[in-house]
Amino acid sequence: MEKYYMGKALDLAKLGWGKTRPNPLVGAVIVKDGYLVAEGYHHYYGGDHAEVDALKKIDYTAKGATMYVSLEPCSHYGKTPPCVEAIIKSKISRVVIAMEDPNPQVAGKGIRILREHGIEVVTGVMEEEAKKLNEVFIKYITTEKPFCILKTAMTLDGKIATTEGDSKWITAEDARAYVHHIRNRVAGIMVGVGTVLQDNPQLNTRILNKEVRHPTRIIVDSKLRTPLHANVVKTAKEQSTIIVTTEEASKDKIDKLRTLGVQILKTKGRDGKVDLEDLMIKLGQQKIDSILLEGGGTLNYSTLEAGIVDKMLSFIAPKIIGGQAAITPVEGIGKSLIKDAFIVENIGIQQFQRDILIEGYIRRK
Ligand code: AOF
Ligand code: ZN
Repeated sequence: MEKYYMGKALDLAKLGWGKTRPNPLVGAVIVKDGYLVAEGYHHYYGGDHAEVDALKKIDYTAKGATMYVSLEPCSHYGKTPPCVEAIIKSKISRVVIAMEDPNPQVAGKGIRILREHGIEVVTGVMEEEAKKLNEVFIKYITTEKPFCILKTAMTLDGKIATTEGDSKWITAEDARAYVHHIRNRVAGIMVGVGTVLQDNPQLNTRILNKEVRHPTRIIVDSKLRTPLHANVVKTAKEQSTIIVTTEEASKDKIDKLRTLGVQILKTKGRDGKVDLEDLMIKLGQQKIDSILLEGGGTLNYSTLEAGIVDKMLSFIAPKIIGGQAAITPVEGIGKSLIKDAFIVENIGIQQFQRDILIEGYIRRK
């Protein structure tokens, strides 16, 4: 039964996808005398926490009830008063928690306060599922840097475009639709200027029948080569666009881009290139908690080398195009020895029509 109710809490949490950023996805249910009497979740950033959302539905009267909540209740005054106070006030006698809150302001304090008030606390129920659900939050709240997902789509022979540069499309509709759902959840989407010059992409979210949220576009462009007529510049007033550059950028071009609504961000220089680690700190300060990295090969290698990639989403389409000069998902200078390879672990595999998706996490050295 513990798992059944926690499963419900986790399902409720998912209703907040893309809307609670940079706060976590949290769900809660309250069970009294064997009946589920209230459900709640965190709907949007700044709104009621899941625990309070559930408690409000039963007027904070839950004497002797059990609350199942996917994250440890908070103990701090943030945008809202601490949830532990609401739980104590409503006379709940037992709280079942999936995972401890990684937020340093809470980190076990919520559990301790509940126990000090004689409330029985059980932790670790469906902990793995809860941690996966909040992988972005865990990274962001503990490091203040965004969780980065590197997405690639290649043919069976490992190419992301033909020798002529044609790439529309490698994967079929279902796989591409899945990527748009991810764009709808992340705070940012990042590409190198090479992709802007080659494909002139929109980098927006295109999904049907759902609330659409467009991620902030982040273009890594150390010499400021992005054309003023690029799609990402032309639409900068409707969907925010950040161009990341260095001191080498021309002042005149910076002014022109700014007038068109583009935010210019300069990082510390690194041999005339953008310093990606410094960039992550600066984007974190702008509350960007998650980034989808959508290529090309040069930037992909740099992001891996810089150690900023957390997760891989690698699509493989059952097509073969050949061509020695056709580019691959990860270019750059490359490793000399296999023992130095980037290792992807905790692999999962899914299929979308005929395309295969391999998901995994970059092993930290
Ligand atoms: C949420 N929703 O359902 C729970 C959270 O800025 P505040 O006041 O909304 O507080 C955010 C912190 O509260 C968050 O970092 C996490 O530690 C804790 N729990 N947050 O947004 C919730 N239960
Ligand atoms: Zn709370």
